Amino acid sequence: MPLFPVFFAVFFAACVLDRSGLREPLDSVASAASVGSGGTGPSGPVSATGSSGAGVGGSSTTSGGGCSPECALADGFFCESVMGSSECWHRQDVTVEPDEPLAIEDNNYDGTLDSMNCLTFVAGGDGIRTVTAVELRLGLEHERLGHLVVKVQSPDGTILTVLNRPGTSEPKDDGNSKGDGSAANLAADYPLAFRDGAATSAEDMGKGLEDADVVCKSSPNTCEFAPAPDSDDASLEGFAGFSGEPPEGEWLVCAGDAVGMVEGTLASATLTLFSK
Ligand SMILES: [Ca+2]
Ligand SMILES: [Ca+2]
Ligand SMILES: [Ca+2]
Repeated sequence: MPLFPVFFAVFFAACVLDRSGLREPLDSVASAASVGSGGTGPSGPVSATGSSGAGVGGSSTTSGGGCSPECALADGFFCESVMGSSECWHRQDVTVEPDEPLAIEDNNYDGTLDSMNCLTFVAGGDGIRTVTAVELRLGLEHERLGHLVVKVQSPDGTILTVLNRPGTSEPKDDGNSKGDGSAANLAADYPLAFRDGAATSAEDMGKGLEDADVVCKSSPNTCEFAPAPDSDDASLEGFAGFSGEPPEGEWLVCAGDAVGMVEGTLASATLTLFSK
């Protein structure tokens, strides 16, 4: 089989995100590199969704359009071809996997990050490239999904509520709304992926599942969700709200619990940052 169609098949597989914008020459971004965290997670790129991974750091190469021949050879860079055009992108996967799962304090959530338990991610950058897309993968343990809230804060301080107590409405986002929400369970062995454009809203996570069912493991085995702030106060509706910000610096991924009696932990998280 000729190599040319193989490369394009890989690049089209990566085209699940909106990556429109101005091109820039690789020469201006060649100093960017993948940066690992201080965590103990697996080294190297990790696919956040299993469907959007590009051939970063691999042997693929292509050129034309916005890509130089070196694009896909440089660490963390890949060349994506769409409709005959090509652009050079950078991807970094920052994984944090604490030695002990992070306890999510029971019934402590009040809408602020201070009331949540957070993992810190240190991302790299070159001061030139800006974020175009973000994805998140979480390993959580909890026996009452409807108690949980998850937020991501960028180095600029912008906050996205990714998940807000599925199964119960939380318009004020202060942890005070009534109801337990979804009774479904979460297990770290069945990690959840979040990205803009996913078919299922995070608010519908656990929908139709019973008390003992595990999201992603139990039918319908949905593991990928679109962010759903489920709040009138939300400043961002999705990861696209981070677009244009610098990737470098400290990102926070925070989990909170709004109802008493059942508590959980955050075992691992991978933040995937696309920039160009
Ligand atoms: Ca909700
Ligand atoms: Ca349960
Ligand atoms: Ca709880």
